[in-house]
Amino acid sequence: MTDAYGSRRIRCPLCLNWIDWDRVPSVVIDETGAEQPVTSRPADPALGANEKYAAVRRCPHSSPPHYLPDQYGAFGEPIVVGVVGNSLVGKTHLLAAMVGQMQIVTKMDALGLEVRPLDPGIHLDFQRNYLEPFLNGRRQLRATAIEDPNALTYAVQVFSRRSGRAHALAFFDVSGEQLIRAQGNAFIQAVDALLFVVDAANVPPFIGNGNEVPPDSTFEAVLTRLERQFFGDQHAGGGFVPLPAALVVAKADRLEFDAEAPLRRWFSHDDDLDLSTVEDESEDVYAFLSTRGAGAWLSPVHRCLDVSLHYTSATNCEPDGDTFPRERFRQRRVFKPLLTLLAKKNVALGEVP
Ligand SMILES: Nc1nc2c(ncn2[C@@H]2O[C@H](COP(=O)(O)OP(=O)(O)OP(=O)(O)O)[C@@H](O)[C@H]2O)c(=O)[nH]1
Ligand SMILES: [Mg+2]
Ligand SMILES: [Zn+2]
Repeated sequence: MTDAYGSRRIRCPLCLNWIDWDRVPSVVIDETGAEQPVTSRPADPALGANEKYAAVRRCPHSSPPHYLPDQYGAFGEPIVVGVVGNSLVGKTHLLAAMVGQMQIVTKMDALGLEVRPLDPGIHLDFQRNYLEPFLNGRRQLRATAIEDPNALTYAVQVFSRRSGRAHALAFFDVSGEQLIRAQGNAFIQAVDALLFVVDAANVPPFIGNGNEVPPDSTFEAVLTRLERQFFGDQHAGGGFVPLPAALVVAKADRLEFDAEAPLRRWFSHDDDLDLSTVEDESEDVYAFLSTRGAGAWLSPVHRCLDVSLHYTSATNCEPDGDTFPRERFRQRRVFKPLLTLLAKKNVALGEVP
């Protein structure tokens, strides 16, 4: 959004206030935690690039102080993706697996995308604490701490040959416990796209034995908040939250020997970049969850405007102790849910098969 003076207005995803982005100075936080202004003259690109590398911007509505990447508002309205699901369903492993795919430049190039970190500090933290241990070390990641998010979980800059421009793409992944708290989840009201995650291992084992899963309380909390935002307090039903969403059955490796899960069709080959199968897969996943007593998890399909359904596995196997076995560890179909959302945001097309 641009105001009457041509300045970009960006919504802070941490406090929801609007920021005149071009009027907020870039600063560098020094070792003592103090803010140092970035002073370089634009005429000297070498000095400017050096200083700006570690720059951030403090939200002017900061209380308590919070910072956004210096480039967060540089490309217009960012795309904010919220990851939603109960504790331990596999949100964080899935996000790390997705980000890992985004680092494979040949794959991104096939999609007409160039992806690079949006902020060196956020990138380094995510690389050190999530990508390295999980994707290189094959180690299990710890459950996410239960606390208010005071920063983005991860963020990239995506240049799209389709849209002909760059986009900031930011992710929020908080713990399932945090998502149902009344306080500290302002980011939900700033999301542009949603990844709802359920755990394949929690699907009742047989068709028709009358077992029904309870609703996912994080889905209910997030959908209720969004319905209030889009339709007001008096919302009586009948409207759809106007955001693209993907509903993901994570840990689908656990269904591999489940004769009733139509998994072989989807796990027998790698078509992670091909969007032409999304409709078929969505129908399969919908039928699987509804016939197996997991119909309560389908609430996003009934309450959001545009939802695709997917099977994914971030690991392809169970851990042995704290590590995933080398022979089996790999990521399967993890990028397609995000690619579907990016296509709906007009950032990417799937690979032409
Ligand atoms: N078999 C299998 N296990 C997985 C997979 N992804 C995650 N897990 C396991 O599931 C557990 C929970 O994963 P997380 O990603 O931490 O779950 P979360 O949803 O982020 O949990 P919170 O942060 O507590 O909300 C861990 O023990 C992982 O090892 C998968 O694709 N397959
Ligand atoms: Mg987590
Ligand atoms: Zn703010």
